[in-house]
Amino acid sequence: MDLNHILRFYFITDEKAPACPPVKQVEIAITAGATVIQYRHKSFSLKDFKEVEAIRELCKTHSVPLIINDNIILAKAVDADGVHLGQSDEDVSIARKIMGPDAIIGISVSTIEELEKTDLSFCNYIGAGPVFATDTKGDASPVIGLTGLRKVTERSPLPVVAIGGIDSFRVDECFSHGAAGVAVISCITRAEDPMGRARELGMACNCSPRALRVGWNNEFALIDKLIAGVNSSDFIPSGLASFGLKVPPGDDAALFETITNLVITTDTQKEDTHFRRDWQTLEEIGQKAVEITFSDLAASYAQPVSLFINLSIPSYMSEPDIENLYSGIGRVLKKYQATLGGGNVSSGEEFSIDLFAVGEGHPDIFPLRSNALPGDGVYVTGPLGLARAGLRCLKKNETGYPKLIEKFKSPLARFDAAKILSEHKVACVMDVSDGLAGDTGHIAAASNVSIRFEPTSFKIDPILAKFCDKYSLNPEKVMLAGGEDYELMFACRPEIFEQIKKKLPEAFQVGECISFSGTPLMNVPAGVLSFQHGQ
Ligand code: TZP
Ligand code: MG
Repeated sequence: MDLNHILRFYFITDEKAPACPPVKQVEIAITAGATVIQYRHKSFSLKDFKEVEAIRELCKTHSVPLIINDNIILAKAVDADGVHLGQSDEDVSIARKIMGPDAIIGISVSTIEELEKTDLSFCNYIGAGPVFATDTKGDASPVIGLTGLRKVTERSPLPVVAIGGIDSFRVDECFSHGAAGVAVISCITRAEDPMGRARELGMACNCSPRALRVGWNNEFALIDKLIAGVNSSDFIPSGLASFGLKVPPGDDAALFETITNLVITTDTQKEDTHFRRDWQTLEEIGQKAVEITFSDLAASYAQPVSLFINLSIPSYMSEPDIENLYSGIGRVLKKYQATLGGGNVSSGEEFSIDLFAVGEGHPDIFPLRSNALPGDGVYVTGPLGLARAGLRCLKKNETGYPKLIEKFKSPLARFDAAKILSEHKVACVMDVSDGLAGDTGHIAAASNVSIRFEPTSFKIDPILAKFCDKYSLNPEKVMLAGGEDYELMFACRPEIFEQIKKKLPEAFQVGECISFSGTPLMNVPAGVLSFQHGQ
């Protein structure tokens, strides 16, 4: 272990940087060439554990040692490379006992007296400071200046890291006063341009910048593991071949059994636009992504056969995060007895999931949006507006309507309803993903009809009604504007609907088709906008 090299550009995380969270800080420092990272979080609690884990992963991936400030147990729990302790923290001998002989143990020292009273036999390096004035540590000892630094470096048998008020302009003088390295916080974390300042520091320390790699950089092994997990006999008891895949994933492409009426659809889900990780677990996000992609198959009377996934993953996500996402995906595939055909995992700035679903179409009917005729009624298979209201609950922290939240978080593709519609040869179907008002517009345009809404015939879900009452909303408007319910909307003759309704009692009429009158949608209540994801 070459400590003189390791200590050269020593970056310490800052829990109080307003614009730059610790994981991002570490990404920046590593990119700029930092040789060691210290996780310093004075108000650490277990809710921050994921943060340390992400930092641990980043450090491992880039072979940069990770040192934990103060907290020996945390250091042990995340398998850190070392700990840094102050004069009033736990004894360094305890740190050595817990962390083992190979750990890097550092101790803060301000004066020669402190240096002399410390049992250095348990330590690997000294942190000396504050060399210059700093606001970052409220309870810092008095400034020791470059002279004080020189005193410590001359007397210390261990390498010394200078700390306190250092920026790229002060690096040289710290080195020329005997320091093996410089430790910095605010000159990076609180800078207007943290990356720019970090790069200057890297250059001043003579450390080479790095290209950032994501933590799960063994991409191929990860994909194999994910695919194996989802396609395991646990999920698909009778083997892949019986589910359409002749050659399982692992080769350059998937080979399918012949699929009659091959149906393909695709969808994208992006963090903060379509989902939020503080609202949904990764399993839930995975489940929803598959359900809504399969919803397009349901609306096409197709049965799911296989799914392909391209994931773009930012570095704050860990391998277990991705596994949780895949476990949600796998659960839905199992339910529909579909396989995971293949996919990619790549690093990206944002978390997004691109899905491609392959299905087997109905032997006789492929429903089209253009098949609505004047005189047809326009119907939906179940309640609308719930997901929209659920989203509102999540935004407002309203917990009194779990059914609404559930509908937003866990919509289901309506294959059951599609089967009934296909049995009645309904030829015009689509799923309601963008809001009733928007989606009826698609049918009207494709079929060259006008659709006249009948808000009085809308069946209002009783919980939605209560919610609307509480927040003074018009439930019909919420139903017209609300997206993401993933019910099926269809057009057919009213007498056919009477038959369907016996098997789908939740279905109801939303409007009727008339010859095109110049406006595609009629009788739309004022102020109805279709649902926009992320609003
Ligand atoms: N110990 C002595 S000074 C200091 C610590 C943790 C703070 C260093 O932060 P900055 O922002 O680099 O001056
Ligand atoms: Mg301390």
